[in-house]
Order: sequence, then C-alpha cells, then structure tokens
Amino acid sequence: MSDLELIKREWIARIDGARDLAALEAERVAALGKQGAVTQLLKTLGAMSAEQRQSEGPRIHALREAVTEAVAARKAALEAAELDRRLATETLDMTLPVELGPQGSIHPVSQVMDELAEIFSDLGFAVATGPEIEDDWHNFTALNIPESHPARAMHDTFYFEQTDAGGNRMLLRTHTSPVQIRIMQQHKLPIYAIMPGRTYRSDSDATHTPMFHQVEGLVIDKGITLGHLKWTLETFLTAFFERDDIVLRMRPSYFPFTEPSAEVDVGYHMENGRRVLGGTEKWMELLGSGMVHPKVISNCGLDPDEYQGFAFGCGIDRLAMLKYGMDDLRAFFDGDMRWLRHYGFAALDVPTLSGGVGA
Ligand code: 2U9
Repeated sequence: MSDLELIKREWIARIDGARDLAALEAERVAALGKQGAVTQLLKTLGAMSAEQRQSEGPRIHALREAVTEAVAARKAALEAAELDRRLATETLDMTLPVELGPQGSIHPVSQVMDELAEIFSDLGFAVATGPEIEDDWHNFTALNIPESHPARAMHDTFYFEQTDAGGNRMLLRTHTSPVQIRIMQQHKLPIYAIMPGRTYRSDSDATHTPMFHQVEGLVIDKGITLGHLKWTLETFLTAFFERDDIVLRMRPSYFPFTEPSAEVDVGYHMENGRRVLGGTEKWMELLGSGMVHPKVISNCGLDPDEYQGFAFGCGIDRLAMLKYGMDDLRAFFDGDMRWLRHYGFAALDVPTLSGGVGA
C-alpha cells in the first residue's frame, strides 16, 4: 500500500470517528485547513519536477477529494443523528391549554346592542334586521319622503351606480327605517320590534362618522297612543342607564314618517366634569319619535283607521358614549388596541336585567 493510500485511510478513520460536529470541524481544519496536512501535501507539488507532478498531482488531488467527501458524509450523518435525537426528545403536547388569557374584547357598540336586545325583549319586543343596501322605495318613498322632499337632501345619501326596478339608483340605507317597512309589509300583526344596525350618511366630524349605528323601535297595534310611546322610552332609558331618576321631555318636531312627531330630551347634570343622566337640571336631545304617519301605514298595505303605532330612533354610538364616557366618536372605528382594551367588555360579560344590563 502506497503512503498516500495509508494517509487517506488514516484521515477517513479520524473523520468517521468524530463524535460530534465540533470534533468533525476540528478534523476538517487539521486535514483541509490552510495549515492542514492534506493542504501541505498539495503545496509540495510546486517543488516537484514536471514528471513527478504529472504522476503525484492526480493522486494528491484524489486524496483531497476523498477527505472532502468523507467530511461531507460524516457531517450529513451527524446532522441526521442530531435531528433524530431532537425528534425523539422534543415533544409538543397539543392537548395542553394555551397559557395566554383571552385577547379580544367586546366592542362597546356590540355591548350596547346586546343591552338593547335584553331590555326590549323583556318588554316583548323582537329584534329585527334587514339589508344595508336598499332601494329608493324602502329607504325614502314608503316613508313618506317622495323624490322632491327636502328630507332627501338632508340624508347625505351614498348612492350606487346600479338602479332598482324603477330606474332609481340603489343606496346605502340612511336609517334602519326600511327594515320596519319590510316587517309591516309582511302583515304579521301586531308588531313590537327594535331594529339595531349600521347606517350610512356622507358626514364626518367629531360627532359624525360616514357609518354609524342606529336603533329604531316600532309598535303597530290597535289603540296605540303617545302615552305608550313615552312610557316605553322612559322604561327603556331607566333600564339602560340603570337610574331611577331619568326624566324625559318631549318637544314637538317634524319627521316625514311620523305625525305628530316629538324630539325627546333627557335631563342630566354634571359630575366631575362629566355629563351624568338623571334629574332635571339640564337637558339634552337624545331621541326622535312620533306616531307612525297614516300614509306610511297605508303604503305598507295596512289600514291606518284600524292600526296605529309609534316609532322612535336613536344613535347607538351616542348611547354608548353617554353611558361609558367616550368623547370622540371617531375612536370607535379606529381599531386602536389600547382604546379597545380600555373600553371593551369581557366576552362573557353578557348583559342581563337581573345583573344590571351594563354589569
Ligand atoms: C317607520 C315609521 C316611523 C323612526 C324615527 C326618528 C324619529 C329619529 C333619528 C334619531 C337620531 C335618527 O340616529 S338618528 O340620527 N331618528 O329622529 N326615527 S321617528 O320612525 C319610523 C321608522 C319607520 C315605518
């Protein structure tokens, strides 16, 4: 056996005997590094005669190749063994509970909607919803707002390119009232329902956002009077604000869909610079309301001489601000985690009348 063959066997034995990646790297440097034994042998080629180089050159290069291959093979074997070891020892128990607590929270608007549903279902009202993309008839005409009516301009409506069957452009509903129209058209009487939901108007400042939330209420039955309306609103606001001293004041007003119409003010006072509802010291406007206009009742195929009703409307975002003390409506829709953590509610904080709706 030639010297080079002996050297090769010796290095391959050393490389195969390396117990881990660090030991293997040390052998690689000892053989193939700048000062390594195999590298030194390669350097001897420079001092050889041309004939010697021709015979020794390929043998020494073959030695370097064999040693390089041995290092790569050993490295692959050691890495595979290391992976097997980790796979055998590192386990992930998928049945373990996640350590983090719940991260999300209930948005105040959702919380108020739940509170409204709780209060009104206790009074025998259903909760109804309907489409946010509406046609002209359901959003305006049926509500006694014909095409030339100035109230249309006041609604700052978002229109679509598409038209309804009558050639009118479809729109984003400007109030939840079209839901009431659809319910009345079904003729399942009497009707006791609230309609909470998203509404849209092209308006934006500290107290207006292009999308906002409204709740409207509708009662259609026989013998309904303004007295029923006032009692319903008082009972609702007393439960919602969790106070016994809520006082309402109704002022004559005008809405095309109600006759007579009344704006409803609620008494409040100041506590530590904050408006607190209750008492009769100061007044703020909170709701719009009235007796459903006979034309609206007949537009839905009902006889206004037989059926009467009342309706009211209120901003849900405003109710949330008054109850929970926020002062800028725009923050409601920013998705800021700090705001949501501060004003949000725990997922299991379901409002109940017995626990106090906002408990
Ligand atoms: C039908 C008949 C009558 C709903 C009503 C109001 C008065 C009202 C505003 C309050 C603040 C909307 O969010 S707001 O800008 N609403 O003042 N809404 S009566 O009357 C109806 C609705 C449907 C069929």
